Amino acid sequence: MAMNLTRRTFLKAASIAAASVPLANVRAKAESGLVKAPLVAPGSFKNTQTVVGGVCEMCFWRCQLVGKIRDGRLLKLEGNPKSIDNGVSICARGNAGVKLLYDPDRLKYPLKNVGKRGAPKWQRISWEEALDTCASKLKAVIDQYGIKGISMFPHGSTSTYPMDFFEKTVGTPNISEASFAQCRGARDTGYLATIDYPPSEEYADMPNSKVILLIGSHFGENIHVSHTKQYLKGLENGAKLIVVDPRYSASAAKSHIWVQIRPGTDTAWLLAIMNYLIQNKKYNIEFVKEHGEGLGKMAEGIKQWTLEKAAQECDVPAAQIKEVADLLAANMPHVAIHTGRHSSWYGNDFQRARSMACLTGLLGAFGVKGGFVPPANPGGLGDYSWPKSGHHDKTLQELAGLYHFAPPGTPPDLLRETAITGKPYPIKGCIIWGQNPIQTIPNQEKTIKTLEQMDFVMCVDVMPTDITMFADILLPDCSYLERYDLIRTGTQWNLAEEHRQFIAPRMPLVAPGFERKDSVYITNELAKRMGYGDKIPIQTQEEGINKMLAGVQLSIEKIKAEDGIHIQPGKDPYGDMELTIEFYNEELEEHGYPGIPTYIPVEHPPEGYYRLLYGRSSVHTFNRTQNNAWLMAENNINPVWLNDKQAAKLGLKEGDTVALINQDNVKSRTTTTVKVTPGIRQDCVYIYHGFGSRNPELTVGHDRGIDDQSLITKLAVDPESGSYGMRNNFVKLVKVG
Ligand SMILES: Nc1nc2c(c(=O)[nH]1)N[C@H]1C(S)=C(S)[C@@H](COP(=O)(O)OP(=O)(O)OC[C@H]3O[C@@H](n4cnc5c(=O)[nH]c(N)nc54)[C@H](O)[C@@H]3O)O[C@H]1N2
Ligand SMILES: Nc1nc2c(c(=O)[nH]1)N[C@H]1C(S)=C(S)[C@@H](COP(=O)(O)OP(=O)(O)OC[C@H]3O[C@@H](n4cnc5c(=O)[nH]c(N)nc54)[C@H](O)[C@@H]3O)O[C@H]1N2
Ligand code: SF4
Ligand SMILES: [Mo]
Repeated sequence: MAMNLTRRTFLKAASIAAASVPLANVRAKAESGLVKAPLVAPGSFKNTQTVVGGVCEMCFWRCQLVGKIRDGRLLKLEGNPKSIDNGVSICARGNAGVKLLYDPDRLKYPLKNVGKRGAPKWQRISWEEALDTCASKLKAVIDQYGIKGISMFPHGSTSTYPMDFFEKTVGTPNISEASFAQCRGARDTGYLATIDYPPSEEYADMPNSKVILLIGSHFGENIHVSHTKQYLKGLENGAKLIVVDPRYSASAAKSHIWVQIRPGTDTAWLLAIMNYLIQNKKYNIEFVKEHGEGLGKMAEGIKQWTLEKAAQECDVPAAQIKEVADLLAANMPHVAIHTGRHSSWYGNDFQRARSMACLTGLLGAFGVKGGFVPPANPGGLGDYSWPKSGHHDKTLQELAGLYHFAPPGTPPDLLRETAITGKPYPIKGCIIWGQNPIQTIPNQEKTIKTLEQMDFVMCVDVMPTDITMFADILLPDCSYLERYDLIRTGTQWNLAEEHRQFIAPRMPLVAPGFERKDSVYITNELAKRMGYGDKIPIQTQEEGINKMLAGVQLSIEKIKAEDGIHIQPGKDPYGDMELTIEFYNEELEEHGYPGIPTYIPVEHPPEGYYRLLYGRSSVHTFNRTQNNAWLMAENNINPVWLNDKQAAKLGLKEGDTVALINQDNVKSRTTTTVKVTPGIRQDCVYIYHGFGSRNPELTVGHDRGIDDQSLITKLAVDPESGSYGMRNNFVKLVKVG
């Protein structure tokens, strides 16, 4: 994803609109919410005002938007025509931001839970009372247990400012972000240990590739607009597409070679390709001579990985592995080995990421057209931050002496383990800000136990979701359409075409509704009440943005006059990246890990069970879009993909209703339908992640489909990175009705 230049957020003072819609709604309304929206009649957007400066956050790619507004109400979102990133295009989710903004179920006022955690009864309270309560409860935890008694689960741009406060000024070490252990942790760690350069999916120069290799990435279902454009441009320009996926994904459907691999065995496949290239001297000998270290050791260590051995392990033809290797060799160095993003699959994922980095090195594909090319994004933005306090304890990861190759952080399972056992210290206060740990972290029972033992839980969200049910105090945030926020920077989506850069701060398209406040306001008010008032770095989000823009002689006013996006000349992104590719890494070995990329086999499903795989729906983002009426009208269930031969064996037909039961006898709370298809292997099933919400306040999304996370009770931890393998759970299908 495009890099934030900073992790700060900014504030727009809230204006308040009054109205009231009851929290609980009837099912009938939910059903009507699923009716497809009528097509907009031509001329419907006449007499609208176009407001610039919107930046989407229906997912984290942050496409640049304009809004069509009439009488203060947002009618439609479009891509900002000035954008050199997404252009006028936005995806279905981006479009449906209107429905999030005006969702009648949205949080409107501060709420106090007068029921139980997990079975809340909400009472509306004033901001004064809410902030006083949060501050005094957090202080009470600190007084009794010390700063280490506080924990935080943040995600997204809204959480950057409060995270900075709790991490630096308050000084708690227990901060668990959603996007590391459950997302890109293994990838980042694997590449860092190989090339000492942080990877990003953004670096695949696909428009200029001769071959694109996708390992698991499922473009067309996984959607980031400018990235999808790059991928399609590559195909249009004649790139050959190789897709490795046990399932006939949207990308597999466009591929020249589809490798229907046995789940969990990708590293063996990669090792066989590298072994073949080395043995047959088909790699980029010159590049490796200049940039490689330890090739001899790796070559020796992986020579067992013949095409035949990998074919057996991965359950694909040996001839196909050779075909792929030859295609890569014939087109090197203009080959994009896509890094992927969500890489926490099996607990052996660091090794897969490391193998991918090594293969990119063998082909000499760093810094060259069509390869791994970091775009030259603009620099020079100003900065500000919360000051550091004296409290800086080691993180739980450091204390445990685990995951040596991961950056310091707190994998959530260490946090849960510590909270539940009280060892090495109690954790009794919890702040959840833009994350849904119930659906995001495997083993829900453990997450619930963690929350139950807290003295105080506060949650800042936009919607009532599965996690908000566990809050004592629940605060309504401004949505991304109602606030100033992080600055999106980036480079022209088609690198080779033109070298241009852009700077686009998020600006509100409408004023905040009801009593919603943004994260700078909420954080500052907490800070004042907790005794840190003198440390506050900015009073409002605008102030913060202007401080950053001042670094590049810009301001909000100037950017508004430039239609919401500042564009400037960029730099040629190609050239020697001056990397060293460590095919053998001594440091890894010193810490007890394999020094060369190594395949670690995973457990196979027991008789009668299928491996549970999951991925993206093209019209949803995780769980956060589950109540969106437009998106649910497109896709309101996550049918379980089942191989046709297996369906026949089980006597299941397309459309049958089933529940899933996993290896630990956990049964899905809800049911879903069966999708019978030859497009999935016989040993696994597949569902979209994010469905099956348990919160009845979601009148559209409640109980739709199955929550994959509820069935992921077994956690495999990747030893080098500490990220979580979540595809090691097995399920049975049980016909219902
Ligand atoms: N529409 C939409 N787009 C999104 C998001 C969203 O929520 N919705 N989320 C965004 C985020 S944060 C992320 S991290 C990315 C995630 O998107 P990706 O990084 O593309 O996600 P993955 O989980 O790697 O990919 C899921 C695919 O992996 C396949 N798969 C399962 N097991 C294996 C295996 O053992 N080997 C191989 N080779 N493939 C396997 C599945 O069949 C599925 O097709 O998507 C981003 N884009
Ligand atoms: N089983 C399984 N687990 C997964 C994944 C998977 O594919 N399968 N994917 C993993 C990946 S790649 C990722 S990145 C994570 C994502 O994990 P999360 O970010 O936790 O996922 P979301 O469902 O988007 O939940 C975010 C929460 O933020 C709230 N929110 C949305 N917008 C705002 C806002 O503007 N302000 C505030 N305060 N709150 C807001 C939403 O209502 C929701 O409660 O999940 C990971 N976990
Ligand atoms: S890819 Fe779609 S949801 Fe994500 S930021 Fe862009 S328009 Fe929004
Ligand atoms: Mo992610």
